Amino acid sequence: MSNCTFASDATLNRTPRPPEPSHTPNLLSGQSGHDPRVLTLTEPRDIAGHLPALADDTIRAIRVPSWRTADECTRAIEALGACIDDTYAQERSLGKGGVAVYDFEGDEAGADEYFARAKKWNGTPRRLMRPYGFGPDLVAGILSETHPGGVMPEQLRPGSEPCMGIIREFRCGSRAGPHLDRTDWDWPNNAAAATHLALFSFLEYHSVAVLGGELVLYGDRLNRDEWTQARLSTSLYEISREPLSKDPVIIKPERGELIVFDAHRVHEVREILIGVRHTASCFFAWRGPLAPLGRFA
Ligand SMILES: O=C(O)CCC(=O)C(=O)O
Repeated sequence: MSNCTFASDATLNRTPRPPEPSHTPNLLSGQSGHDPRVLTLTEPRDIAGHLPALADDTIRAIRVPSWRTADECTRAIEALGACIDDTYAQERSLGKGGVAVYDFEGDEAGADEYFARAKKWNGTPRRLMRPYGFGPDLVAGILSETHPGGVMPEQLRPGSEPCMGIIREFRCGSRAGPHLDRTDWDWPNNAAAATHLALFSFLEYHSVAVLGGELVLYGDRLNRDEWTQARLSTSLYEISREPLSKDPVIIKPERGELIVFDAHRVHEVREILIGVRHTASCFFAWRGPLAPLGRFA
C-alpha cells in the first residue's frame, strides 16, 4: 500500500513470491519506549526541527505522547466512526478508508474521482471534529508555523485540492503487512510525486489494540527493483520480510499519541489480536529543509 503502494499487478513485470508464513507478534521486544532511534517529544512544535534527522534515518520515529486528550479521542471515534461507514467505507483487509491517492494508482479516471471526492472528504471530518479540530489539520497548522518552508497542499494535480487526511479503523484480525508508501510509484509520471525525497506519515491514535497492532519500522528504503523482487503474489502492496532489517523499531502506539515516520521506508502494522485501532493520518512530502512540506493523503 502506499500507505500502501497499491501498484496493480498489471503494471508490473515481476516474479511473484509465495505467501509468507504468518507472523507471530513478538510481545517481548521493542515496546519499552527506550529505543534510542525513537525520539519522544513533549512539545509538538519541536517536531519540525527534527524532520531532517527523520529523513536521513538518524532517527526512525518521533512520538508525541498525549497529543490528544481522552475526550478528543472519544469524540474522534464517535464522530469519525460515522464517516467510516459513509465517506470512509471499510476497504480490503487493511480496514482503512478508500480515500487515499494510492487507491487510484496509475489510473487517471480514478484520480479524477479522487479529486472530485476530496472536497467532501476534507469537509466532513473537519465539521465533525469541531471544536476540537481534525488531527491532520492541527499538524498542518503547527508545521506551517514551525517548518521554515511552511506547508502547501501537495500539487499532485495543480489547482486541485488533494485529500487532506485518512481515517482508519483496524478491527480485530486486520493488519497491514510490510510495505512502503511511494506516491511516485503509485502515480508514475506525476511531476510533484517525482520530487519527493521522503514522505512523512503523521498518525494520531484515537484507540489502540489491547493486543497486537504494533507499528514496525524497518528503516529499509528499497529501490524499485528490490521492491519488485520482494513483492508477495498474494497482496496488492505487501512485501516479504526476508530482505528487511532484522532489528526494526517496534512501537506499541498509545491512545492519544502522535507518531511520525518516513513512509518511504518499509513499515508494517501487526495484526490486531484484541481490540480496535482507530487513527487519523496524513502525509507531508519532504523536499529538503527549506522547501514547503506538501500535504496530502
Ligand atoms: O497505522 C499505523 O500505525 C501505520 C499505518 C501505515 O501503515 C501507514 O500510514 O502507511
